[in-house]
Amino acid sequence: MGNYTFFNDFEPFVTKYENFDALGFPEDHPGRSKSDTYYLNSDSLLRTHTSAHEVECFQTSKTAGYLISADVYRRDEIDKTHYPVFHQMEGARIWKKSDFSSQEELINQLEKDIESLPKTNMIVEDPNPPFHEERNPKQDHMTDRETDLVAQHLKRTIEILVSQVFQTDEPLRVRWVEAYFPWTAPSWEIEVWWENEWLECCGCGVVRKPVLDTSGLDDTIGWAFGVGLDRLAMLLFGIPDIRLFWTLDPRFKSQFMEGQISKFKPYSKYPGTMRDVSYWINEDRSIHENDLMEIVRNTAGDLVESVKLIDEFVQPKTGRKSQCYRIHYQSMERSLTNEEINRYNDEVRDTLVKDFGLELR
Ligand code: FA5
Ligand code: MG
Repeated sequence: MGNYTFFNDFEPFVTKYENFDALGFPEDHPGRSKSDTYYLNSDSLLRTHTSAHEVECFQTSKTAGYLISADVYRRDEIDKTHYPVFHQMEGARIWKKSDFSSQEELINQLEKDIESLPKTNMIVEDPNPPFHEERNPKQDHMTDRETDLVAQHLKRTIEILVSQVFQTDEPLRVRWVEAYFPWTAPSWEIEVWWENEWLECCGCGVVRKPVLDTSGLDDTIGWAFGVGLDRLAMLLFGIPDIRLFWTLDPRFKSQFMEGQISKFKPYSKYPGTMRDVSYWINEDRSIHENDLMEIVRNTAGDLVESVKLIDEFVQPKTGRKSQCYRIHYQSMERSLTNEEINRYNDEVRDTLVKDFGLELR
């Protein structure tokens, strides 16, 4: 499948420039905010995606393709499929136009590269055109044919990746949907039909010219993708809760052997319990949902299975709004006592008052 350089040991601290600016994130993109991203100071942060290393890899890779795998960090909701630390693998592949004596030769090479990819027996739904003027525009510096061929090479490559992960008796069903990323155009996501649901696995697209220019690849065309490894592993091994990857319980780790794929056999779960937290929010006293998630995480860590908004109402007379969140406490490794949970929950409530000035109900 061509020649790819592996980059597996980048430090997780990157600059705002690397994570966002170099990739053309608009100033008001929600991903930039303090409620979504762990900032160390105004200029550096914990990378939110492996794309933070895209420019560096384009600049230093000696091969036409590269792969990066790394831990990434996001302030996000707390539930079975979200964790503040997860893993991504990024891949990219370029073709340098000046390597070819004519446009025709470049096209021939792209066709040959697509032809030489291994075939899969998946059922692929791809209802949209390769690009669409409004919904998913192509870039001006590429011809229609170049865009179509680079897209085909990208899609076939990801299909191979997915088919190697999910080895099923029946042919696997996948579908391509249009997407948006600031540094690719056109862009897509692949979804896999798994246990009666379409699951988003990977975002990708044709790399935008400004990113290539910044990387010193001004006469180049190519693609990039980024896949969530923890979610893939959950599907593959039937792991029901993303926190299990972090448990020290030997009943988890002993089930898996390198190089073998086996279904997770659930062992008895320690009992859990829940507590509700309700408060009033005013115009001057409000809180972002991710801030609440962070307070809960800092207080009780992995002892929390999920945090969900269960009620919200506005008092008709005063116009004040009230929110109620339900916190499910459950440990992967031991039984929790009521006193312990009460202590955690009181600490969450105290922090809401102390740090956000909220009035509890
Ligand atoms: C990205 O992060 C882009 N960097 C992908 C990309 C790369 C696009 C190169 C184009 C070119 P997104 O935010 O959708 O995209 O995340 C990619 C995958 O990470 C998702 O499909 C999902 O599988 C996984 N993911 C996202 N948030 C979480 C989370 N909190 N916990 C676990 N997995 C997550
Ligand atoms: Mg997404």
